[in-house]
Amino acid sequence: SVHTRDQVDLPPPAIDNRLTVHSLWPEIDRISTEQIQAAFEGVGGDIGWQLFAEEGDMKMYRREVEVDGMVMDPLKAMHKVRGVSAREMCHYFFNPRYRYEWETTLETMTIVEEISSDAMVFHQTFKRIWPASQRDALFWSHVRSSSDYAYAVTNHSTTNVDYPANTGACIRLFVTVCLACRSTYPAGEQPTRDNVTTSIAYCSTVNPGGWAPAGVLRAVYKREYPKFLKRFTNYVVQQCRDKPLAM
Ligand code: 16C
Repeated sequence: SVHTRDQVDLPPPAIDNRLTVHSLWPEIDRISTEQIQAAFEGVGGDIGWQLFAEEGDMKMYRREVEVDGMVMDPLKAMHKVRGVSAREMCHYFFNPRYRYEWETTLETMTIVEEISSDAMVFHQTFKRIWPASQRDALFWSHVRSSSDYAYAVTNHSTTNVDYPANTGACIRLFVTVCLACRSTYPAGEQPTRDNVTTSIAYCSTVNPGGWAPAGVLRAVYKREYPKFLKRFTNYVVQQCRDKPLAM
C-alpha cells in the first residue's frame, strides 16, 4: 500500500557482503570510520569552529581554510529532529530515488555503479555559480549502522575511467561528506514517532577543484548549507508521516 515503505530498501543493519569483496572496500571502510568518528565529536576545543548560522536546534560551524587562494572551508552542522529515526534519515539521504526531491544544487545525477545494497558510485553535475565554471563530482556513497540506533552516510570522491575529470564544460570538484545520526527515546519506553529524537551531525569539505572567487563561494555556502539541512530534514519528516517508525 502507499503507506508502507519497503523494509528491504532501508539501510541494512550490517555491512553487505557484496561490498566487502569490492576493490573500493578498504578505502570506503577506512574513510567512513574516520568520518563518522569525527562527526560525533563536538565543536569545542582549539580546532576553532566558528558558528555562522543558527536556527532553532540547528547550528552550523565552519573553519576558514584556503589552499593556494582556493576556499576549502570545512563545515560542521548539528541539528535535532523529532519523530524520525537515524535509519530513516540515512535512507532518504542515501537512496537516489529521492535525491531530486530535496537536493536543490543538482543539475544531473547518474548512477555509475551499484556496488551493494549499502554502497553506490554517483556522477553529479551541479548548478553553475556565476562567475565560476560549472562543477561536477564523482563519488562513492556508503550507508552503515555505526552503533545502536545510529546510522551514517559517507560520500567521498573517487575516479572512474568512464568519467574522466575536466574534459567537458565542467571542472571536477572533490567532496567528503558525512551525515551521522543517532536516535534516542525515553528509558523504559518503546520507541515511537512521538518520543524519538534524532541528533544529526553533517560534515562537509568541498575542494572546488579550480579557481572560484572566495567571496562568492562563501556567500553561496552560507546560504545553501542551512537551506539544504532545513529542507532535507523537513522532507524526511513529511515522508515518514503515516509510515511505521523504522529503527
Ligand atoms: O551533501 C549533500 N548532498 C549529497 C547528495 O547530492 C552529496 C553532495 C555533495 C556535493 C556538495 C558540493 C556541492 C557543490 C554545489 C555547487 C553548486 C551550488 C549551486 C547553488 C545554487 C546556485 O553529498 C548536500 C549538499 C549541500 C551543498 C550546499 C552548497 C555547498 C557549496 C560549497 C561550495 C562549492 C564550490 C563550488 C565551486 C564553484
